[in-house]
Amino acid sequence: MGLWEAFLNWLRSLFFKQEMELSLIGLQNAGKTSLVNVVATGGYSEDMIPTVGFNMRKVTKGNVTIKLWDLGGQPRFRSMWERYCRAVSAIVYVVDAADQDNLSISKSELHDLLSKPSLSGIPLLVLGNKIDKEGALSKQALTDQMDLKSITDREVCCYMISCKNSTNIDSVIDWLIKHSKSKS
Ligand SMILES: Nc1nc2c(ncn2[C@@H]2O[C@H](COP(=O)(O)OP(=O)(O)O)[C@@H](O)[C@H]2O)c(=O)[nH]1
Ligand SMILES: [Mg+2]
Repeated sequence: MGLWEAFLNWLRSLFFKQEMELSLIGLQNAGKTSLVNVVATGGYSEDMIPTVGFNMRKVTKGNVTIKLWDLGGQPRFRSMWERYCRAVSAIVYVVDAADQDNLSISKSELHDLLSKPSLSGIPLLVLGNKIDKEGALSKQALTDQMDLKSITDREVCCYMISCKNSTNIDSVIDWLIKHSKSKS
């Protein structure tokens, strides 16, 4: 094992010792499942939350619970966002930075979600995924097109990542550790 991989594994092990509940959301195909896999690399358990028509999964490892679901095309279920996001330590929003066709939908879904009063103040981590792909947006372009500067009621952070190549996954895990309840 290389030094870098050993460092990442050490970060991962620190992360799963944190007391933490996260919401991991984004459009379908953005890379949410891939992100869980690259952060957890196995050893986690997964439950379906049995809610009619609403595909929510709960991933648990160590003291960390990740609630995972797809946004978009299901306005009927928007009332449930509040219920599932309330009281989480952080909201992690994944965007496919190489899929410019769906960017404006992704943007409006995000801003819709954040407009829920009970979610105000919850820190937001926006991840521009798939930067290994040709035509992926820069961080500046993603920030502009997602209108992240207009979000002023909470802490907002944005990283450009590749789940495929594990690019910047260390920064993601580090941010999450810093936003856990134990705040190490
Ligand atoms: N090139 C590339 N493809 C990715 C990356 N992350 C995810 N994918 C692919 O994008 C597709 C959707 O990923 P998935 O994790 O299932 O998205 P989800 O619907 O948000 O859970 C899959 O075919 C993944 O292999 C990445 O960083 N780079
Ligand atoms: Mg998925």
